[in-house]
Amino acid sequence: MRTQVVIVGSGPSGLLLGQLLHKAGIDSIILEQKSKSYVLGRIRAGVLEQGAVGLIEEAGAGARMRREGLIHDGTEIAFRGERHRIDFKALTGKTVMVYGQTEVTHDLMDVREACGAPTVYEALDVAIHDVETDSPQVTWTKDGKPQQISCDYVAACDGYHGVGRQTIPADKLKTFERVYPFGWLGLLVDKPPLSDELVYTNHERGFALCSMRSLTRSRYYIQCSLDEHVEDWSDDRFWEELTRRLDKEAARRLQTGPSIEKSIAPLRSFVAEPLRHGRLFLAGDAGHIVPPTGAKGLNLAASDVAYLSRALIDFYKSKSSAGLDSYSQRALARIWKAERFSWWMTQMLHNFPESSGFDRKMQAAELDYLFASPAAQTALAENYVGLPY
Ligand code: FAS
Ligand code: PHB
Repeated sequence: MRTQVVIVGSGPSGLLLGQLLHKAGIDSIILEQKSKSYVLGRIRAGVLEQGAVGLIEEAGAGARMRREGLIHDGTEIAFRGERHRIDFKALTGKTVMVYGQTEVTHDLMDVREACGAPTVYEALDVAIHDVETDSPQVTWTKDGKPQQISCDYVAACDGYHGVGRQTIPADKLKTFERVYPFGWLGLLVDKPPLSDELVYTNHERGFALCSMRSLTRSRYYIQCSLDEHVEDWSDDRFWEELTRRLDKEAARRLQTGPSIEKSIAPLRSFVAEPLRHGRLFLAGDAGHIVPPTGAKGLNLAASDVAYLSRALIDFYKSKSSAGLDSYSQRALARIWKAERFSWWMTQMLHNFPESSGFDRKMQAAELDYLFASPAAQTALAENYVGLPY
């Protein structure tokens, strides 16, 4: 078998890349280790930058998002029992779209199936070979039978634990990482959100986030220690802890109910450089991870895919490899700015177990300065709505 681009991973990165290439007449195959239902069962991101919204529409998968997504003009940050609004629209002229990653993935899967582009689910033991030649090979097993395909390029959209980054020789790759001393315990519930916009809370008991997926489905997070186990958190225990961290008005408006999903996610900052080795490219979580505090993970995957898809289209349309040669540098320039913002939001809003009295004073000063300074609010807003591609 042969194709032009092999994409490893059927998450948002792989699906979005596949659709943008398909619309340009470029053939690809997506190899996904899990089942379709498993991929759709993961609850992850909830906020889309306008850049990501535009790409999803360019991929032909924006109809339901436009119907069901919620446009948010701002967000609130609560500290010492008071809430302060950051007005994205007034400060930047931009807004964000609240529409779950699960729905984005579903919509992209639907359009890929509708156009007949191939995705192999439960493709096991994917291995990438000969990326330093002009004809890479990718092998996998499906239903116990070995498979092989040759291609021009391989896009590793296979997330943090994927095979793509591991294919790059260790001496060619530099990684940068910070692991945070806490995680996020997330809960999904079919109850209306307690506020029209997201509420990020810095509380002495720990960070909390009140988010949503629609006007009838809410998503809540509380910071938890790394030795917590989700099975130790009954719904009642979660609601009680969340309520203790919220300001009075939020606590009053909170509508609790049975969880439909509960999970703990670790927080880390991670970047691999470069994002290319020969004819292998890394995109999305395969190349970088951000703590979700800045709602950047999925949105960085989108900008990587914007750069990589345009580079591949340029190559196939005009035989120019300029975009491919500059992909890693261009993507990393935006990635590092989003890494900084996500790290800054995490530092400002979480309770660090080892923090000194001075650290906590710095955190309070950061928040007080933010609440009092339109310049500081503009800086937060322009990063949250998304820096230019
Ligand atoms: P993904 O990890 O989504 O997709 C990679 C795909 O590749 C997966 O389907 C995987 O099964 C497949 N794969 C992996 N190895 C493979 C192999 N060897 N062979 C074949 N297939 C393979 N971002 C936010 O903005 N807000 C959040 O709240 C948020 N919460 C998150 C919670 C968790 C637990 C995690 C892990 C991430 C979270 N993120 C969040 C970030 C997340 O949304 C990612 O940025 C987004 O999923 C990136 O998409 P992909 O790059 O497609 O990677
Ligand atoms: C979410 O709704 O899952 C979400 C929203 C904003 C974040 C992180 C997660 O910063």
